[in-house]
Amino acid sequence: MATQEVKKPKSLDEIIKIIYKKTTSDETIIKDELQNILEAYESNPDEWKRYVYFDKNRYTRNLVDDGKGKFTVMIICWGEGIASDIHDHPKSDCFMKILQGDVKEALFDWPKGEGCKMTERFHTTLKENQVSFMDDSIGLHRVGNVSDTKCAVSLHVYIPPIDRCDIFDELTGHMTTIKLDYDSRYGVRT
Ligand code: 2CO
Ligand code: FE2
Repeated sequence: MATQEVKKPKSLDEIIKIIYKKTTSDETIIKDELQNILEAYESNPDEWKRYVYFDKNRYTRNLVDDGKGKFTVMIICWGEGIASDIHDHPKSDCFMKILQGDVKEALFDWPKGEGCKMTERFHTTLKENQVSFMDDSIGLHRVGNVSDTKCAVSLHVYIPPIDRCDIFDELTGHMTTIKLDYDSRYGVRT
């Protein structure tokens, strides 16, 4: 598909308005379009710093907009050296844009069976303003802050929202379903 010309979104609010317009009307938002919009946005800490809460032991999920049940926009804060488990994204299209720092994304195949070590297909390090896309047809991923000395922050859009996912043990492929919660909503700690 040809790359579309995208008007640079002026703000995070403008991105959210575009997603609302497309997901609550007959217009559909195509993956390439949202990917391009997110790439064109230039990270501006003044717009997202109110959603930033760190925890030194795990990544935090901070709700920016609930998309009236059609989508979710959140800010994820990655403390020094913090990474997620290997996980899926049930029935959701997931976009991740790096707002600050370097974030490693490792892609895994679905486990071949219980007791089988999982295979990392490849990994990539995403830098500020880069965007990646993930869904269950691509596979599973583990995401984490590359740095042991600096924090990282990323913006996530999920269409539709997810409130649980499966995490996987790398050595055995064992799957556990977990509930996904927020550490803050609209800038207020939960
Ligand atoms: N999917 C993880 C979560 O929602 C974050 S990794 O980026 O997709 O908690
Ligand atoms: Fe993820």
